[in-house]
Amino acid sequence: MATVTKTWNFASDAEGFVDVGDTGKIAFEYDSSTGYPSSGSVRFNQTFNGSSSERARTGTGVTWETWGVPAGSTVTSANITFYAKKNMSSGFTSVTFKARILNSSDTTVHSAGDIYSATISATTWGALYTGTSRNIDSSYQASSTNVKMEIAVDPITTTTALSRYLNIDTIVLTITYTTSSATAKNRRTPENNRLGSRSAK
Ligand SMILES: [Ca+2]
Repeated sequence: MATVTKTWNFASDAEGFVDVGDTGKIAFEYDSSTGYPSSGSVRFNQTFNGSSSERARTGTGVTWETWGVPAGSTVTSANITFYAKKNMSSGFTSVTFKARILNSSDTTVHSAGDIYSATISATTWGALYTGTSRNIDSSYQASSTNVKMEIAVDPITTTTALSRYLNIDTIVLTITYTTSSATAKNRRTPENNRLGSRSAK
């Protein structure tokens, strides 16, 4: 097994994440004014009372290979870490953040559940949030599979109007995969290495 990471740090733009436009009552935006550990982040911005949901996802034409997996490999699992904060606590009662990987038809490629699904309570940056490692379903394990990263608030609930932001930064997607050469390396125990060295003489 080997791993590769794909990082979105939002230094200058939303790096391909686009608002899916579920309700029109929450905007997905780039925010150059704040981030962690470096400036620039993305945010969900709710401007009305009540409860609503929104998703944003990366574009088409991306495969596991685009995210760094060697061609011909088999992707077995994925997990994420990220930083998050909401801009105020009072009147901003619940923000559940979710993350998942979709295929080209917007079907989740890990049927066991979202990679992340939990309430965000922090109003300052600093806590590193870690998701749940999910096995990739067998039909989506080929490195050439088209994939998208989707992030969502489901829901944001507010009790007062005006802007309520949930900022997200430094999403690190760790992808675990196997290749035929990696499998051979795993068989190379210390004893096998010594034998191999002798036979080379
Ligand atoms: Ca950043």
